[in-house]
Amino acid sequence: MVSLPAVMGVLNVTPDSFSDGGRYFDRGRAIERALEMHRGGADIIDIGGESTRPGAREVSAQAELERVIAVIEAVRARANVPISIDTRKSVVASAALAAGAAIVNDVSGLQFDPAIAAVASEAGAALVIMHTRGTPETMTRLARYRDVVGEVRAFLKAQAAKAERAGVKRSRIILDPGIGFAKTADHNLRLLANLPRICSLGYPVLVGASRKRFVRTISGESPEEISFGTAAASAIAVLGGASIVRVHEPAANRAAVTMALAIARGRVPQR
Ligand code: HH2
Repeated sequence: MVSLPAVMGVLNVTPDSFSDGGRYFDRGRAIERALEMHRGGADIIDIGGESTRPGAREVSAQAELERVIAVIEAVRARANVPISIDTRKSVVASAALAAGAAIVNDVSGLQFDPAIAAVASEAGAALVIMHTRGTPETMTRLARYRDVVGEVRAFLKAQAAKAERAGVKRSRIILDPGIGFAKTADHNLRLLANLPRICSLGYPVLVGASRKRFVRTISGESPEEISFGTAAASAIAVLGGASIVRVHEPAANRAAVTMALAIARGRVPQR
């Protein structure tokens, strides 16, 4: 049987995220959106309480906790869908796992708060390690590489080894090239085109291109439209070996990745 990649639906419980900022800051709306994404085909819901868009300021752990914990509990109570906590902070990860999350998604790739690896390990949670440089406030000026694919790959390999030393099982580690984080549009495109080199590290790979600035620049789409540019990026990512796509529009992206895989494999995929 041919397995399909997982679709991770994005839920930003923030006032300022770059694509959906403010839309799901209200707790009731956030919960409804999570359930709607699950019904629309999301296999995982990624819940975050801190925007990481370029230039975003750090949010306190307390504020993050107030934004996400009640939402995680409510979604767990109403739907049987794995929840991922999008945070750089070990205290937030720990509380989110206690509230029912099963995956820790660290966009700092263990650089911001390395204790987050031990938190994931103790809970037996999966851990997403993403490549970035600096912080959301500083990352734009750090987008300089001689060989972006090689440097991102080396970073992910080193951080995965750190996670394993902290006790995270190899089978629970997921790597992410960090599309849009300390990267220019050309860097993002080079990473998407060379994803098999990241996948060759032997870990599942997650790709989050959804609605990022370079997609909109290239596709010419407005923020209000369904992003077909994102769907194309998701399709290319799974053809390059990605196991998970992180997207704001799960149904459209599920259709795109399923169709892309069916063509690449020459047969109808089984769920
Ligand atoms: N991108 C964003 C946030 N979290 N996590 C992973 N693993 N990979 C990504 O590419 C990724 C991520 C940024 O997107 P978004 O959540 O839409 O915006 P914001 O950070 O402003 O909330």
